[in-house]
Amino acid sequence: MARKKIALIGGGQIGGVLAQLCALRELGDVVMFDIVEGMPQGKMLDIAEASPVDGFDVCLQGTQDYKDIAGSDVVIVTAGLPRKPGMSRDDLIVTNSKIMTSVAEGIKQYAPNAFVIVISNPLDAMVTLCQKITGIPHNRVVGQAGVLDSARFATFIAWELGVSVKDVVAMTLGGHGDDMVPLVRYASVQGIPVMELLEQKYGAEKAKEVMEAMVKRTRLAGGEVVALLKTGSAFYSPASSAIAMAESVLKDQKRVLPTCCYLQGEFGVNGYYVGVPAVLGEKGVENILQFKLDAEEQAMMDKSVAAVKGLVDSLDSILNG
Ligand code: TXD
Repeated sequence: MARKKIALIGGGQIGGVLAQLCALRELGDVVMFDIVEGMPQGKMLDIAEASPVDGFDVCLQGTQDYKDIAGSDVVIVTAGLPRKPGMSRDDLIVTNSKIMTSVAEGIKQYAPNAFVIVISNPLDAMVTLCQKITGIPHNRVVGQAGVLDSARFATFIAWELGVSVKDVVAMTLGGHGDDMVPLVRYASVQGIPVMELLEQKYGAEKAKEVMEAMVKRTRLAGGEVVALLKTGSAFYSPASSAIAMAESVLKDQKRVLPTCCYLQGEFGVNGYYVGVPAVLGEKGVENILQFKLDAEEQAMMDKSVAAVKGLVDSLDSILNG
């Protein structure tokens, strides 16, 4: 049986970690494409030379030629500029739209049957553009943001309550911007509501404040890392998050992961990519799990979706202007 094949478009900070994680987990053979001569070749050689130490058997190739991504089962796109301190994700749209256009044309030509995970920012706009240009069905082109945003929320909850991150379930919905929607009501430790545990610890009033602070930190978590790094944005956690999505598809795990999916009426959204819980399996997005939002959550979702729409609707003028 042939090995699975994963193409990484963009071999920068996130691309490098993606390649190493694919190799360590033996998810399949990996091709890394980047426009910088020699860089993807160098990174893949470096990782390959770790294989006797770590004990993985996969082929790793760096390339400047889209032909080499042919036959990929999964394509993960990180090509594009990252943020610098003081920049919002939306500030990247002009440059990254141009980059995404060329990337999507490469995917369309050589890997039209792949499942595509877009990571490049501004995420919700880049995944929309990638799907439009590749013409790959919507259930096979998604964006990664929610797994990371949710993981950040879960990390802060685990630290606050002094419990293992493994026992925290927490999810964010909506766009990958500062208006994302961390779902407080459904955050739990092994099913026990986080709010109840915080109330026991602090009393009702202070518990609300502590949760509000964690929600705020989650929303601004990307910027917190950017401010510390100064030269780029988070890369370990975005890579881990995309790998969870890729693995679910490659191994048909049917995991329920918050995924930037194309909505056709779900959660009251029509015709836009927005973060929602999705079942990811060999067919791509196999189902979107819907549930009722309360009035406050719906209002936050509406605000987040409005921000996504504003950005996506500006794409045409950016590309033509
Ligand atoms: O969760 C998320 N979705 C994100 C997204 C979390 C953090 C960062 N996120 C975004 O991912 C970030 O704002 C950027 O837009 C992307 C990639 O971040 P990374 O940190 O990996 O950026 P790098 O290190 O600058 O790498 C980008 C690479 C770099 O090697 C360029 O040479 C390459 O992209 N690049 C291209 N590759 C292919 N084709 C073209 N045209 C191209 N242009 C640049």
